[in-house]
Amino acid sequence: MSESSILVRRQIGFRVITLNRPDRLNAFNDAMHEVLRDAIDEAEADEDCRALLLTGAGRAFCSGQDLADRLLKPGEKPVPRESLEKYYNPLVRRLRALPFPVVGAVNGVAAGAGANIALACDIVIAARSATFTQSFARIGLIPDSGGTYILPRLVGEARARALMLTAQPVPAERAAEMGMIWRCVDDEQLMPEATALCEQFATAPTQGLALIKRALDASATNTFEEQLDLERDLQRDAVLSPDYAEGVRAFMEKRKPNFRGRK
Ligand code: T3D
Repeated sequence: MSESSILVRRQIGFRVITLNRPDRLNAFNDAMHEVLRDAIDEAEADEDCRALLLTGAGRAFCSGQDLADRLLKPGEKPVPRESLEKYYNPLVRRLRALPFPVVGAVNGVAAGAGANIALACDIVIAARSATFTQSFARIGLIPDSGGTYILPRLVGEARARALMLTAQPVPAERAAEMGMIWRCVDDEQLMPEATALCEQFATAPTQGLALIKRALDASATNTFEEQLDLERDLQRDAVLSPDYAEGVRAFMEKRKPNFRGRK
């Protein structure tokens, strides 16, 4: 295991996690899953952490599972690896459920589970040179890491089906046009833009943002009536937060609010 298969940088109010196996286009092996899980645990445990920026080192964001770990020796029979149950599913569940925003800064190729992990981030910004590929069909797999749930909801059924069945790469600019991601920016603007967003979140009413994430995640499956009830319940929680009181006070006093965030 390489200790540096991810890099973690602590900034004021947020953390930057960089997937760091550039020679394999930041493909996941078990060790990388484990250090990433630990880094996310640490970020969540730190009340001062109010956003997470996820990106990749080198020319890729992430190329999904490291296929070198899946190469069978002559005569060797395939065995279920349970990698979804053990690693990929907990990771995407975690990204969605973290009590602060996760910004995916897609710096280059995002393929296989790497593409769907990017799409599981709350806000995705991509460099113009980046691509998103549902590459699974090229090797006889099905799209995973939440892709079959998230992608059709982002781009519609027709596009999701075609992208998954053909494994055609989608350039970042097209991904933004079709609503797959939030923005495509010039390559040199990627980290400044993603960082600025995290700096904004670092002084935001974090508990309120966490409730927004919960409401949006539930809306994918709730009926309208269920969603109205959920909004009522979550808004009750939001109204009780010290940040709402501060937000109203600051508005009335015509000053910048000083939100407590997760404390
Ligand atoms: O088994 C399970 O656990 C099930 C779970 C599966 C989850 C998944 O993610 S399945 C999908 C796995 N990923 C892929 O199928 C993508 C494989 N990679 C590619 O198709 C291409 O590399 C890319 C489209 C991502 C980029 O193409 P290109 O031409 O820009 O780069 P390249 O030359 O193919 O790759 C550069 C190097 O990275 C190369 O190594 P080399 O020749 O320089 O020594 C290549 O082998 C390596 N690499 C890229 N992706 C992977 C990888 N090595 C291992 N695993 C990879 N996923």
